[in-house]
Amino acid sequence: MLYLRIIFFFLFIQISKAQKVKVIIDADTANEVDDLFAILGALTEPKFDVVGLTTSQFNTSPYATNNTPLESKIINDSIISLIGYESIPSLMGQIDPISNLDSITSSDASNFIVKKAKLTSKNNPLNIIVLGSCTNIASAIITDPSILDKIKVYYLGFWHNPIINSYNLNEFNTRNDPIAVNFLLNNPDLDLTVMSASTSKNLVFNKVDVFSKLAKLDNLGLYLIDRWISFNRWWTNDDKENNFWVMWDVALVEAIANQDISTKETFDTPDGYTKRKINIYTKIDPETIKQRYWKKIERYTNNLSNE
Ligand SMILES: [Ca+2]
Repeated sequence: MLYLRIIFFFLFIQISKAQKVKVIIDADTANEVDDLFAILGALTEPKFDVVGLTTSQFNTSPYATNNTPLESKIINDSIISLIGYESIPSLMGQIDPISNLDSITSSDASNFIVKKAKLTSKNNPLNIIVLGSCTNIASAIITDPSILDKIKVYYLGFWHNPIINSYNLNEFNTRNDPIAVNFLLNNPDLDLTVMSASTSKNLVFNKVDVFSKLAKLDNLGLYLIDRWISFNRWWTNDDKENNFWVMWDVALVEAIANQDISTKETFDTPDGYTKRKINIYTKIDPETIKQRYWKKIERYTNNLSNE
């Protein structure tokens, strides 16, 4: 009888996992503040099965050390530990951007993506959510192109005007590995969806509101508050008190989790690239995203206090 119960329990776990959206979050966490909030949103998202966290390089930042993926892994590990999800794998990506598509260096992150993609099926693909440079996902596909029919890639990157379908690739994540971005855009077999900077910039969190919500999260909340206060935004001199923060990466994670809070349209790739279609988010509903985000965090906090 006990054996039967154990079998049913594991069957239940497998079935409930199978219905969830499988995601790997590939982030340049140490480069910004929004990555931390996006990861928190993903880890607490009931619709997601977070398969792992990987880190991407951000070599063009004025703060970049000689090992930016390691910096990000240290923060990812802290979040995983503070939230109490230590079983989620955390891996480091490649230190340098791709310099030549014919000589790819694999990393723990790209090997992990390949391994997990191979374990998934077409019906329930692995979704790679790229919140930084595209180095790791491009390396994974080049290492093993057979994963292409088992993955979907979501990328937070470049500026886009949906009315005239014009692109501006002079954007931080894209600049950190232009060769990797070109490779993704040029690959007709890749299911690629982009949350453009033009769309995600509309999601702005307000310090007073955020800090009051985070106060309920104990050490995890304090960690995020400290990050918000201490981070020096090198790209702007406006808002020196950090009263507002654009949550680029949160917009993408929440749009994947909630299809009704965003508009996604299909566009041709930019001129000069392989002619094919990619999906781009053209609109989000920032207020609903914020409401649902904090409700989700609250549910996680309440579950903790009920344990
Ligand atoms: Ca990021």
